[in-house]
Amino acid sequence: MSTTDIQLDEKIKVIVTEPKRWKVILLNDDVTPMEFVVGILTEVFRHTPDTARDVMLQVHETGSGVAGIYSFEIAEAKAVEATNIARTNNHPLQIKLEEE
Ligand code: TYC
Repeated sequence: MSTTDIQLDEKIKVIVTEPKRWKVILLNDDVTPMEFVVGILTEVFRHTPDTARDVMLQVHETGSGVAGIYSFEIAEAKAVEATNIARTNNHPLQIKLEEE
C-alpha cells in the first residue's frame, strides 16, 4: 500500500444508523365489524387469530392499537392495502402511521 492509499483509508468514516421503524395504528370506530378487523389483522398484518383478536379488542376498548411495526415503506404499503380492503367493503376503518 502506498502512502496515498493509507491517507485515503484514514478519511473513510462509516456511520451506521438504525433505520427508523413505524407503527401501523388502527383506530376505533362504531361501525366496522369486529370480525372484519380480525380478518385485516390476520391477512394483512399476519397475526394469528388469537393475537388478532387481542389487538382488535385493544382498539375497541382503548381507541387505538398497534397492528405491526415496520420500515416506512412496508408500513405504508400495509396501511394502504388495509384501507383499500376496508373501503371496498364500505367500512370506515381508520389507520395511521407513527414513528416508533
Ligand atoms: N368498535 C367496532 C365495533 O364495535 C370494532 C372495531 C375494532 C372497529 C377495531 C375498528 O379498528 C377497529 N364494531
